[in-house]
Amino acid sequence: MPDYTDILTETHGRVGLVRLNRPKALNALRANLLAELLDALKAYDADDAIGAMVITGNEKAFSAGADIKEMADATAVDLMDWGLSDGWHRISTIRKPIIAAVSGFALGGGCELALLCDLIVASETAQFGQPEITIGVIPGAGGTQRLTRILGKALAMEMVLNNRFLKADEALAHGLVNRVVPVERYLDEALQLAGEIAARAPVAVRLGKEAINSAYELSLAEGLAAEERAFYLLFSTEDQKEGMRAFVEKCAPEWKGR
Ligand code: DAK
Repeated sequence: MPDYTDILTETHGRVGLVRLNRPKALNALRANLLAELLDALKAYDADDAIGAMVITGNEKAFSAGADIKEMADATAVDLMDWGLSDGWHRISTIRKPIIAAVSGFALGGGCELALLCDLIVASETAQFGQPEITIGVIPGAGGTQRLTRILGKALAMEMVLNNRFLKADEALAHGLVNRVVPVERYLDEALQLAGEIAARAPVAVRLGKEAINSAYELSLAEGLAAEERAFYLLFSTEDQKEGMRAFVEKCAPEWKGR
């Protein structure tokens, strides 16, 4: 990995970890940070030695959102020229699973970044919010759409129109996060979960992620057809033969990722 300025990267077995690293600005997502994050995720996605990724911040903040100081004086045309949405969209095209390990603030674009991930492990201090209304705007990286699909209209309206924060236990109750653990353990828990997924049949993991995410885009009939094709496709992999052979022979499978 290159020397980044706004993120830190490390690998834990088959898991690639990205730490957002602007602690003095509560990990505000300036353009450079987003570019580095995307670069690191793409590198891990292309690396056969990596099976899953974790994105985290620090105990106080996963991220307090887009960098308000950077965008305060921008015009609408500036925002379009910067290609903001393109970078965000490209994070959603990463094929391997991404787990957000969230402690403290996950606000605005920080909340939306967590929502772009496939699973969320939260610490007991995690808070999710879309405070853009307090600075005269609305979410711009998917918050109005993804929160509404996950939480429903009532709660999404409160969050977006009235700066309602969701604490970790509420986020768990509403299905926004996978699990809530004490703050000392949230990163280890996320790394363990990522490690378990990274040890599974890689092509099946990739197609499983793709099929679930397509449920947000497709009709039920189209989604079922996509799932069926992915299921059939897996019968062209060595790992399907290996997995079923190992089950029948009562031994552990050895995945090849092909
Ligand atoms: N941007 C820049 N700096 C930030 C920041 C942010 N979002 N959040 C915090 N900081 C900075 C503070 O300015 C302060 O810096 P100094 O003054 O020390 O230089 C430092 O971090 C510590 O913050 P505080 O002193 O405020 O810390 P507190 O513990 O008192 O308060 C807080 C924590 C999280 C409640 C507060 O910092 C806060 O309200 N922050 C702003 C939260 C917010 O409004 N977030 C939404 C930003 S808008 C799009 C993609 C993305 C987006 C939009 C479009 N496209 C693809 C089109 C995203 C938009 C957003 O996220």
